[in-house]
Amino acid sequence: MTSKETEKVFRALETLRIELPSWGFANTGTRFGKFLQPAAATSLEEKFSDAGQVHALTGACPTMALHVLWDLPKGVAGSRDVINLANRYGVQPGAVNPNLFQDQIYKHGSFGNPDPDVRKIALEHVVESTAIAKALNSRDISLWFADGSNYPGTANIRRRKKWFEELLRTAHTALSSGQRMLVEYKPFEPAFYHTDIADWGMALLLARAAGPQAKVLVDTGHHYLSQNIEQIVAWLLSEEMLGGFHFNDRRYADDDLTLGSIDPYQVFRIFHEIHYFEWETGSHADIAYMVDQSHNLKGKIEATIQTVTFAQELFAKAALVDHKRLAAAQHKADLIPAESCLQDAFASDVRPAIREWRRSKGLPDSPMQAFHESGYLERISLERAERNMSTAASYA
Ligand SMILES: [Mn+2]
Repeated sequence: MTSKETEKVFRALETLRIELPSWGFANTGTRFGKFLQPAAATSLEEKFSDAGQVHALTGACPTMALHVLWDLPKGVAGSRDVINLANRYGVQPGAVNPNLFQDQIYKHGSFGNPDPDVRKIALEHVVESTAIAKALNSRDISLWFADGSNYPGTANIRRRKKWFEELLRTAHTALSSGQRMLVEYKPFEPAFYHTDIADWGMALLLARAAGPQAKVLVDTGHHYLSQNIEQIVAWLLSEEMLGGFHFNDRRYADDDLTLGSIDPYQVFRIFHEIHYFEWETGSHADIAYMVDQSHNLKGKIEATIQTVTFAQELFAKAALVDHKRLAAAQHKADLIPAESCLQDAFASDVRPAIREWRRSKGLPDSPMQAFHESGYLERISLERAERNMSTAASYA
C-alpha cells in the first residue's frame, strides 16, 4: 500500500464513529426462544460497561443507542443516572429509541392505530422520548414502527398514512433545534400483509411531511432480497435525506446477523456511495452509523468487536476507490476500468494500515485478541451468570 493510500485509510478511520445498540449486549432471542448467555448484560450499567470495553479497544464507538422501555423505564427522571453511567464507562448516550410495539395497546398499531386514544398515547411516548433525549444531550430520536396489518381489507391504508403524517408532524414540533427525527422503514415483520412504512420512498415522504429535521434511517436488513441498497443510499444522499443506518447482515429476511458476514461487498458498495458523494460534492455526509444486531449464539461483546473492526475494514477499503479514475471512466462509459475501480479497492488488504492507525492511537493491534486477554469476559461471566439464568421475560 502506498503512503497516499495509507493516508486515505487513516482519514477514513478518523471519521467513522459507530454507535452500538444497548440491546446488543443483553439476552435477546428469536420468535422461538432465547439462549441465555452467562455474560449477557442484565442492567443498563452492565450495558454501558460492555459498550465501554468495545470503545476502549476499538476507539470507534463513543456512543450507545438506548431503548426507552428497556433502558429508561423511569423516563426523564432517570436521565441523571444514565449520564452518571455514561461518564463512568466512557460512552455517551446515543440515539433514543421510543418503544411503540411492546405494550398490549399496540396490538393494532401505534401511530396507525384506528383508536385515537392509542394514537395519543403513542404520540405522548415519542414526545417524552424527545424530552429524554434532550436531557441526555443526544441528538437523534430513532423511530421504528411495527405498525401494519396481516390480512387484506383489515386496515385503511390511506387513513393510516394521514395519521402518520399528522403525528410525525406534531412530534417534530417537540424537537429542539439540534435534534433530529429518524424514520425507519421495513417491508414486513411483524406485520405480514402491509407495513405502514414499508420502504425508503414512504419513509422519505413521511420525513418530508414531518419537517426539516426529519431524515430517513436505512436498516440494511429491512429490504426485500436482491434490492439495490446502495442505490437507495445514493438517492437519499442526493436528496440530503439520509440520516443514519442500522447495520446488520442477512441471508433471508431481517436476520440481524453480523455486519458483512454474508455479503461484505454489499456493505462496501454502500460505503463507496458515501465516499463518492463526499468526494464529488466536497461536503460531509452527516450520517449516524448505528448497529442493530442481535446475537443469540455468538458472544455479544465479541460479536460487537467483530462488527466494529469489520466495518472499519470495509469503510477503509471503500475509501481507497480512485474517485478521479472512476469519474473519468464513467464519463467515457469505460465499463471495465470503472468496475475495476471498485474491485481493486475491495481487493486491497487494509489490515496493515488499520493496525498502524490503531498503534498511532495507542489502541491494541487486535481488539479481539486484547479482549480475550483482558479477563473481562471471565469476570462478567462469573458475576452475571446467576442473574442471567433467572432472567425476566422482557426481550432485552
Ligand atoms: Mn433497525
